Amino acid sequence: MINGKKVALITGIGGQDGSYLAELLLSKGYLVRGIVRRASFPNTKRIDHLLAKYPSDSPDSPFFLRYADLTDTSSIRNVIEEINPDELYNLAAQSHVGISFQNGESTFNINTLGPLRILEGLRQMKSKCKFYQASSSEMFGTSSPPQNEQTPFRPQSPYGIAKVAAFHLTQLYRNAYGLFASNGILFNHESPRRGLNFVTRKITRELAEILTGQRDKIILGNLDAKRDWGYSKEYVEAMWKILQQDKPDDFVIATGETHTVREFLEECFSLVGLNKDKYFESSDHYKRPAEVPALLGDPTKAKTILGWNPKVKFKELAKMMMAADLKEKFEQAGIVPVDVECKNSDDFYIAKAKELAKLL
Ligand code: NAP
Ligand code: G4F
Repeated sequence: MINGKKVALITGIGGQDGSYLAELLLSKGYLVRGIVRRASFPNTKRIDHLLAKYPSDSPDSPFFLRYADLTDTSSIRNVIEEINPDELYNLAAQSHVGISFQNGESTFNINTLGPLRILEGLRQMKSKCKFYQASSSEMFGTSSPPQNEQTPFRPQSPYGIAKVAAFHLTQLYRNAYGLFASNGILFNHESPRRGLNFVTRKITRELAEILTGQRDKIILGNLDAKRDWGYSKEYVEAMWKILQQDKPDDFVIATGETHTVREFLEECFSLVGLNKDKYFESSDHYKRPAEVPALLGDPTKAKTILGWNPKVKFKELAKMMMAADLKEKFEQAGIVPVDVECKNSDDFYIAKAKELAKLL
């Protein structure tokens, strides 16, 4: 605590979830600190507005960043010692399942040894800091839906296996050493800030590019996989609630609805009034050596204990993401004026897309 304010440290603060979590905690009066790793090109786009708003990194500043890397034990230790957080949210990861088949070793280094380095640091420092681990529905793998906290883990990727190990390490440090260490088992969650190579964002962005004449086709892999897709901004609220409990525990966070990748593709094409068959191709290039066929979360425990209820479901999510990418691409192409204050509604960009679709 500093001047009566809780201090939160977020790893992966520059990512989709990290950026929304930072905004949420700042709105609650926390002092928020984040770690970013060195990059050859800026990796803070999602939090640049916070860096501009809070330029100081004095000890009582609401927001600042430090360089550290989850593969570098001393960098992590130094930051935890300097910041002395009340709550630590470990969101940093190599988060792409498909790429984990090519980068297995570094995925394990970041996604398994990373949390181990943090947990061991907290233990050795005798810290009372509460620890949140970003666990994943990918851990359930081929276990039949619906999946809840009792469902066995049958992971199907280096990413999933690394996350299972980190899940168990989090439980081990809780049970063996009494750390307040909790897992959020989050099902897929998306937003306009989603990374460009996850399937939802790839579809919305590339469809916007088709409408602006920058692309002919969207090329995808397996369309039959089913996912339980929610909204990242709502999911970070669940992360915070998990650390506000009296005791550490593990929670499934999901919408309780599932849809195929094909349905997401069709929903986006239907929103802008285009026939998908002319603009879409399937390629083995994007298929994985092993696949998680169907994810559908049962969030009953989170609803009952945390009082967490997701509001944004499949159609609203697709529309929000589609509109955000249309706005960006239309503004870049000079099709609409730049709307800095975001006064135009999602319907404005969808209507413009339908006009352009008629000309294709
Ligand atoms: P994301 O957008 O890919 O963000 C991951 C962040 O981790 C990025 O800021 C990345 O930095 C950082 N990072 C990667 N390697 C690092 C390292 N060695 N040291 C320090 N930072 C590093 O992922 P997200 O969607 O926000 O997901 C957040 C967490 O939740 C991840 O752990 C993910 O595995 C997990 N999760 C996500 C979902 C989902 O559907 N989104 C579901 C379940 C679990 P760079 O920008 O420099 O790469
Ligand atoms: O969007 P995806 O890459 O997400 P995936 O693999 O489900 O992983 C995401 O959710 C996990 C939670 O379950 C997180 F832990 C993880 O960090 C990440 O956020 O792929 C979704 C589905 C897969 O079945 C994939 O095979 O879409 C299929 N897909 C089909 N074509 C594609 C593509 N995925 C990607 N990324 N790109 C394609 O072209």
